[in-house]
Amino acid sequence: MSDKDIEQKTKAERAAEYDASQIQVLEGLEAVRKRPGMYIGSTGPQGLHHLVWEIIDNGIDEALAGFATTINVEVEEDNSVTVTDDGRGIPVDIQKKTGRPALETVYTVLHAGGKFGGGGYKVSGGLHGVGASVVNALSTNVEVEVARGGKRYGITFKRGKVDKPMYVIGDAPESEHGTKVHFVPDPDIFTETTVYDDKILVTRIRELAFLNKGLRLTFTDKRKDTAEKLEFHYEGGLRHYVEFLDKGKETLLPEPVYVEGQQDGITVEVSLQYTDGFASQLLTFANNIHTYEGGTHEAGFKTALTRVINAYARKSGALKANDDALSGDDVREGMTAVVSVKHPDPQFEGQTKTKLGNSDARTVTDRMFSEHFNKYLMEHPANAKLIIDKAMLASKARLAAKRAREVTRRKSGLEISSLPGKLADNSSKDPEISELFIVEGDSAGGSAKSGRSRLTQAILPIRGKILNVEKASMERILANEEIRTLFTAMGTGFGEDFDISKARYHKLIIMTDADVDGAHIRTLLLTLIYRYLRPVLDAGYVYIAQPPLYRVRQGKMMRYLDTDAELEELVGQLPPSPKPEIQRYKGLGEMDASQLWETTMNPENRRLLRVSPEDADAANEIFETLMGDKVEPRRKFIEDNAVFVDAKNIDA
Ligand code: 0RA
Repeated sequence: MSDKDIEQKTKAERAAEYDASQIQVLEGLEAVRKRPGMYIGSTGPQGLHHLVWEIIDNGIDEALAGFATTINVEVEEDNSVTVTDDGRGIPVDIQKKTGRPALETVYTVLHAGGKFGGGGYKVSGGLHGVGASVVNALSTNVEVEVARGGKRYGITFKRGKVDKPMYVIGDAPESEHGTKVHFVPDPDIFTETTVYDDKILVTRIRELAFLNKGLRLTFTDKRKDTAEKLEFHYEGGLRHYVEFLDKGKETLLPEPVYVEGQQDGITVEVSLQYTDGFASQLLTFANNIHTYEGGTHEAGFKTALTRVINAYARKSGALKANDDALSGDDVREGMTAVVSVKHPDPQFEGQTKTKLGNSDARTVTDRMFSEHFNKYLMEHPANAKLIIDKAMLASKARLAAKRAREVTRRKSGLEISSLPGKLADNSSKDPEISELFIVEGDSAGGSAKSGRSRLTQAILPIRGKILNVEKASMERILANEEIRTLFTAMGTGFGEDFDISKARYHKLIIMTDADVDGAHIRTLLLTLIYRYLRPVLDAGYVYIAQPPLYRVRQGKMMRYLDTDAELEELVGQLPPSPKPEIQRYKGLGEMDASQLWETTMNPENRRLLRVSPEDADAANEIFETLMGDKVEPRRKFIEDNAVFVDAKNIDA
């Protein structure tokens, strides 16, 4: 229909059209009043506040279009609300379709929002301009004032219907332009409450100020005696949002990273910072709507963050060729980030319609963020290092925790199948009488296995020097097969999950050779126990077996001896003939099964040393000396102090 057609119509024809469209309009708004939940979610407090959001959104659209700079929100004493913007002012000219002023149409036609007049908004939040008419339908009174083209216009509505059609209030300065809306929520609709919550209003208004940088938002609560005007205005936008979220926390980077880009009409803004904490806080928005359920923009950001950090970590050499990539959780540990996209046609999905569905939002967010963030890392190598180091640490901790969980998982003594293969377990399930022998070397392990009391004694052979836990990180410790096996056998778990009551043995007996290497292995084991099995030590479960150094036989007489001095003394006392047979054991492996049993394992003969916690405490300093970086003093010390803890000989 052209303008000419309209002009050629008779007055009667136009009146008939007007009536018809008015009937449609009223039917539309009647539908809103009948089923308000369909339009504003609920008629509870949330729905009540939704009215304010809708009206503010209209002002924000005008700001996003580049015209409004300020939006003022006032709660009146009667819980009605006034929202003012300094945009172009809602058009007042006659709409072709309805034959009514645009100002009236906006408030009375359900789908007449932002899309009339040709130059539609690029981006619109909220209900796509349906808002004004919905608010009108659910209010007892709405008054709108528009300043535009040197004039001031007014219009009033009652329960969605025109009360006072648009009129000219008077002249206004040419420079003045904007829209002022005052609405009174209908208590017949909002039966639960019509009282506004200033905290909810302030929170959202502040959020909108963060999300729309440069925009000035004010809030005045006239219900308060001291009604002050709160002002929210952030030139830094999301940067300030991240700072706000991190308030009171220790942050890593000198200031938040800020990234902004645009492609295919989609604007992407991201700001992020790292704190010294572990939790990550990621807020995402699409067209100013908090996308609690995430969606494509969030996915695009996460993928890009992980990819860019990994690429940088590889390039910088922080991640070696064989290292696993940093996971998403790793690169987000301690992160505070806000992602905000503005899309010309956002598709909201999910349970609560807070999940962005547009696939181009994923592509553009990924692209924009990765390009800018990569550049940021290149240009700020010191900050890049802080980020990479943090993620690497997170990765290590995560791996360690994972291993700890795995170690912890097998527990009850009945789960024989999950016990380490190297363990020859005892048959009794009573920890009180159960003993675990940690035996140096496979051959001694073999002897111990065949010589033991199967009911009470379990054998765990360990090969060579175990990892020095004093110098190793937690993750390396838990990666160590030997150590993992020991923890699994003990059944107590690891770290936070440690539970002494789950100990499968009440004696943990270290059985190493009576030589320097044996002493070293024992030291390493005791260090491990001191650091990571401390409660076992405190409970008095830790012992040192004492294999003899010599065996002396003469006729029916047989003695096992520990030292050269003892040997000298004994030999001096023995008759010269028959010639005493002296055997020196170089290691446990030289004893056969029955000898090992006789000398070192049989509770009747053996001489166990119990390692007390006090000994351990005192020895700790020695441990540290021993486990330091210099090899020579350590070696000398071990030689001088083969059994260096002042342990009690408990079995003797
Ligand atoms: C000019 C044209 C259009 C809307 C507005 C101004 C406008 C609307 C509102 C709502 C609240 N405040 C406002 N200020 C200005 C129509 C937009 C279009 O369809 O292109």
